[in-house]
Amino acid sequence: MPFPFEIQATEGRARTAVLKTSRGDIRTPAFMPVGTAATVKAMTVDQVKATGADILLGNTYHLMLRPGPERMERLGGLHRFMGWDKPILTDSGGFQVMSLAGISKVKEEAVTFSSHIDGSKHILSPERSIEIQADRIGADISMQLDECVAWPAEQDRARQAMELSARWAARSKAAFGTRETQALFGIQQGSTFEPLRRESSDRLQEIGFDGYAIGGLAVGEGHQAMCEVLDYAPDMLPVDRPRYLMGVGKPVDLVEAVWRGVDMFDCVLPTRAGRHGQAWTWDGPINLKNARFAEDQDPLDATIACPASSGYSKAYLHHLIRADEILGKTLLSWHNIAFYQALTAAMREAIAHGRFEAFRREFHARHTSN
Ligand code: PRF
Repeated sequence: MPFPFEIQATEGRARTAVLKTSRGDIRTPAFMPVGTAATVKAMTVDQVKATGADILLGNTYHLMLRPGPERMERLGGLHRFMGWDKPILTDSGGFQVMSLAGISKVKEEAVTFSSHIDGSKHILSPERSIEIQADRIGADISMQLDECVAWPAEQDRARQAMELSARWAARSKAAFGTRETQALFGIQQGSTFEPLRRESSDRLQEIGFDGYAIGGLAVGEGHQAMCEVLDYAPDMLPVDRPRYLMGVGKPVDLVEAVWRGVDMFDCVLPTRAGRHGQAWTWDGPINLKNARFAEDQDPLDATIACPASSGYSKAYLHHLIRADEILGKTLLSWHNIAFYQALTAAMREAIAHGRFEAFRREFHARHTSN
């Protein structure tokens, strides 16, 4: 295995660990800010770094369309291009094709799609996805190409996508080979069907990956149904390798997933919500557009050591958002990323001291999630 995964403490199914990569340690539970188009939207890399993030997520789909994989390679890869020297994980592209591209077609060999930017035609195979992620972008962690079905799905349709994903897992692994300083994660699929998730996990483990993701969740099924899948899905994956829940989620989703054995997350929510004036706090989300903040002189959270969280009044943030000022989007994105990092840090701390059950209870008591 290229990256040791050192589990420091467990409490029930929850764990806190360190994934040791050649570009630095990833402390888990970890939240990865999303840097889709070679930027965490509205933030500088120094601001992202200051929140305590150990790793960023990048997207094959966006980067292959713009600036393009070969240009990215000529410019020294994504780390040098965007000025981020810590680890980067890239998503493989299939999920973004499904949610963003124009006409797309999934076949055994590859997915073909038209760009959402200019309509140009592109082909993404498991092999090409690995080449773009590992060789052109230079990702520290690459993801296999997979197919994620929309929710709700008939079991036959979910089986078909899970089986295709398993065959693509084998092709992704063959294309990746074994590398000293880069890792490859497989992706469990199977929608909300336990036997499909089981078969998916078994087939991935037969191939053997450096880490294992849970895909196909947070696609409309809701918090309750997602938790029901998480009651069994993480336990199907190896206990000694990182488990990554893709595209999740709200703070409550993170707490419940960590409770059930998940280690890593990514989501556009903190940055996207921030650009729309929403701030996440220990008491739940608030919208700074609301008139009740017009003369509120308190900061968002004086306990978070982030200028955006503790250095500006809610009245000022209210004004910036109301006036549609760029700085409002930057400060709320920055605060939200800092809050997610504070949340994962608090979970790591709680698990390390055997206090995670109490943490979870207190979190729910305080956090109103609407
Ligand atoms: N597969 C991939 N990326 C993803 C997902 C998936 O299923 C999801 C589902 N929430 C988000 N991002 N490759």
